[in-house]
Amino acid sequence: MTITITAFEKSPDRGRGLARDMRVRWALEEVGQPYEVRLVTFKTMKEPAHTALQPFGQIPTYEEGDLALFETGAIVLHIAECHAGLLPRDPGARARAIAWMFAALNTVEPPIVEREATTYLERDKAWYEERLLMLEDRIRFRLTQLSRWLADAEWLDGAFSAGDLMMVTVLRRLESSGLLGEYPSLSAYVARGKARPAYRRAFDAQLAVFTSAHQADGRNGQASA
Ligand code: GTB
Repeated sequence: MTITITAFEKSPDRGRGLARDMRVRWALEEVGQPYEVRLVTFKTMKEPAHTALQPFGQIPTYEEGDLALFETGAIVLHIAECHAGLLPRDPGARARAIAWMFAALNTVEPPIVEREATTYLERDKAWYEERLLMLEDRIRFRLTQLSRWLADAEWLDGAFSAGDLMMVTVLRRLESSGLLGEYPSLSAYVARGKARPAYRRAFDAQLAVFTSAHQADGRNGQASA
């Protein structure tokens, strides 16, 4: 059955693979499932045809036969449960890998997203610098805990899993902040994720979308993995 996902026609991340379709692309590449991509604009993603699939008018979505899903956590979990390669077979290890997916989305990502939102939306406020420092300390708190857990292990719990896929994509959002660089073991962990052939294929696919959209506009984009 054909799998179709949605992604930005022109991603505001300028091809850096930070938009959340990257998680879904990477998961599909890890399990060897081909997929098609329907590109949406900021306008069309708020229209009924898209909000019927994603009530919040966001990307990505996932369609496979009669099944339509939204939320990257649910999509990646579905992919990981349907195909071998992203979750261990042992029930305990499988449950722990899923716990790491939730940890990435519910515990590590929220202060990172808050910080990003602050840098976009609150720069002109008198309390901007103070709030930024507070959010960065919150992020450091989580990164310190995470790096203690990881210690010198390659992945979060044994073999690479959907938990690592989610955590690496979440941590990538810090790359331009300098915060990740304060944690060499986490930087190396992210680099290991990005070195996986499936990650490279997913990254190149989203970059191709950005490049062709901007070539069509007569502009040049720049991005690095
Ligand atoms: N919880 C949902 C999920 O996990 O699927 C969140 C989905 C989401 O935030 N989608 C964003 C979106 O559609 C794109 S990924 N935004 C449009 C809107 O809400 O109107 C978030 C994102 C956007 C841009 C960058 N960037 O430029 O670097 C990075 C991440």
